[in-house]
Amino acid sequence: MPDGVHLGSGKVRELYALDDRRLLLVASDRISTFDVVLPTEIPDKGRVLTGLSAFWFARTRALCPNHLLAVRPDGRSMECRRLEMLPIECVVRGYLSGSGWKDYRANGEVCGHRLPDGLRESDRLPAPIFTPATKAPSGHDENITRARAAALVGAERLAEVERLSLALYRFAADYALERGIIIADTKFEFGRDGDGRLVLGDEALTPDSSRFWPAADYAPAGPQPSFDKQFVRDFCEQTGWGKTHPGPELPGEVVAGTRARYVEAFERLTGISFDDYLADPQVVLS
Ligand code: PZK
Repeated sequence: MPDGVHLGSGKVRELYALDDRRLLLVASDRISTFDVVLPTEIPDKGRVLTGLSAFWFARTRALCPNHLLAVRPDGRSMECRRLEMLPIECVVRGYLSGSGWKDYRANGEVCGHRLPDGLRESDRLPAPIFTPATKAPSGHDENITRARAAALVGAERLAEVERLSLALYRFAADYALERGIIIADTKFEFGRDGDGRLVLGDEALTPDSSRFWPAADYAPAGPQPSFDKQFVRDFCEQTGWGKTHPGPELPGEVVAGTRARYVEAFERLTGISFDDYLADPQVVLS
């Protein structure tokens, strides 16, 4: 039971206030698929996501300041600077998937980016694109135009978060590809500190905030397997579940296989053994 005043719950995370300047972000072992949180947890999933986020925060500090203050010894909670969050999600897409693919098929563009004709689902884009979204009350993110994003945060601040988001994505996607993982797209959330400076917040470059694909299996012209959740999705499809609450319990083999995939993503990207992280979570920071 973490200390602090509970501020809110995400689908799989909890947020607490430690004091007026610091928050505690706690990643649970809950897993969601098809937008439903399943009744079965994946042991250590929250630790993998916190460790990965902290790893990226440590390695991208020079590109962009971030809210990370400390990783707690439990490996799943991060102390963060309290920010004034911007009301947009900063999505970067390097590949055509999800709502980007849907929008492209419908009108040949994604958030005002005109794309070449003839692209197929999961194709790599000629260059990564910034496609801001808003958090809709449903929890479903909604792609917005640049004009709408500019109205929400100001044109100057929008240009700044676009530049930062693209720089962060390029750095991480290049790094991950060398380790066999395609980061097809990702979502950043920025806030402003007490001096009005932009700071990267939330979790960053995790499989929950991004699409991770195994590079070895990459085959465009259709959907790609998820690096982390494919066993869960395959199992859920095979049960005939209607994808509404409540979801099915996962069998032990699916839990074990999925945990192994999360740990594999952590180890491939960080080059650190997950056991070493559990023994001392600070290892991701150096
Ligand atoms: C903040 N959320 C999302 C909701 C969660 C996470 N550094 C920050 N300062 C102020 N606010 C936030 C952050 C961050 N990160 C993040 N909402 C507010 C959220 C519910 C549970 F774990």
